Amino acid sequence: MPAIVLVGAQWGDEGKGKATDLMGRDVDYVVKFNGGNNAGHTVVIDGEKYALHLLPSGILSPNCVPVIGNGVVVDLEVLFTELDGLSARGVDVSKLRISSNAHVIAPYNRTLDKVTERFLGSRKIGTTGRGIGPTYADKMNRVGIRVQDIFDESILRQKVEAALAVKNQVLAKIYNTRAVEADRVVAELLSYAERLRPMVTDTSLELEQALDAGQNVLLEAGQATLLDIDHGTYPFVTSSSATAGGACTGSGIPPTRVSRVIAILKAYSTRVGEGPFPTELFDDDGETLRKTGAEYGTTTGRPRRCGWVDTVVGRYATRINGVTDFVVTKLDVLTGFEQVPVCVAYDVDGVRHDEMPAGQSDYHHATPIYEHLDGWWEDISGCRTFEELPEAAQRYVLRLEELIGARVSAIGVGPGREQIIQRY
Ligand code: 2SA
Ligand code: GDP
Ligand code: MG
Repeated sequence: MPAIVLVGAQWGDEGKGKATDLMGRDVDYVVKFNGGNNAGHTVVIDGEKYALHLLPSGILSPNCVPVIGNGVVVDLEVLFTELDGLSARGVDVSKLRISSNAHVIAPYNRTLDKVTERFLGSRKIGTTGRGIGPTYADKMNRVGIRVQDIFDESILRQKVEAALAVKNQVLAKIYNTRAVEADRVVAELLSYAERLRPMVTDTSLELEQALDAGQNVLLEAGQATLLDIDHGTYPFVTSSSATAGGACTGSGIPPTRVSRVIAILKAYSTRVGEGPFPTELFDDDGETLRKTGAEYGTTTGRPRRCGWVDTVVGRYATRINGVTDFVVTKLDVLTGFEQVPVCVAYDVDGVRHDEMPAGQSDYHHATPIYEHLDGWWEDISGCRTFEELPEAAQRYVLRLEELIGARVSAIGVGPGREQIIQRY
């Protein structure tokens, strides 16, 4: 049976958590393949709100096995706090599997993330401060700590010492802070070993066996296409592969197993953190989107920057991820606008760009070229079929389909699990 990939089409917070939760009912495994507890997925079930950071959203589906893949970076303290929080609310978390190859966010990397941002000053990235970037940097520098290292004290000590050899020099000489003691780090990480051990396995092998046995696997991205380390608005990106290609490297499932790529596209745009955002609004409309859409970071509580939908970004997401179909979310938030502008292309210094400019500098001064579609006033949160939507809302979705070049298989009309229109 096939594997399905689910990615964010824009800058994150498109509603991937809700979409994954919905699909979780029909799949056997949900795999988180990138990022860590920088993610924030809000899922609302029967009016109850669950905010997930490190755990895959599929953990809320009772019949689904949640998996933390090798591409994830794991903060062990957060892992157990999140698991305990869900257990206390009656969620069965006993099926969680964690890849032995996933990397661990060591305490010094949380510190480094925050210190680096402080020193970057006005050039900061606006990270979540969870240690994500420095942990992936350690992985690439080959001085990372993997989950499997926690079970061998001698190996763990060697690796922590290797990681700190350079870091302590940097901390002392550049940041003028005290050296990190390897002993303390090792002791902290070892304290999680016993509880961690039963969850840790070769998840790539288990997923391969599940696929061979005809089971369905959903690969769930954190962050989104324009935050991808390779394909995003570098350096204003996260440090992992958040696009469909990352689903394979981050889970150990080969590309030939993937039969469908679903991208989640918010009916407008948001971004949290620094970086270019051509359709960003600085007026009352932006404020209305933020208020109506409750656009505040699920992890940090930061207000999200808001703007109109950008179909150049949508087209780019279709191409980079090989999107088979989109889920358009939060269409209900657009109710009540006289007209809804849709960005169809950019103007860069008098030149029209129908695709993302190849140079980052161009992107920083791209201005949107808008097409203005009629708005609608009716409350659409109770609609459950496409035909029930006001005509203007239907036209909005159909125009998006044309511009982004892939079909829209479902439409979100509210945060609740049931507030969805399935078209295909
Ligand atoms: P990091 O911490 O190194 O990954 O930050 C690098 C950039 O990636 C952005 N980023 C995100 N953008 C949107 N949503 C994210 N998750 C949370 C949410 C964010 C929050 O669901 O709301 O609560 O603030 C997320 N995670 C990382 C980040 O803003 C930087 O631009
Ligand atoms: P993720 O990071 O992509 O999982 O998205 P977040 O959970 O950070 O942000 C999406 C927010 O929108 C959450 O608060 C969801 O409950 C909410 N949401 C998801 N789909 C819809 C929708 O169709 N309509 C409305 N109004 N809210 C939605
Ligand atoms: Mg989020």
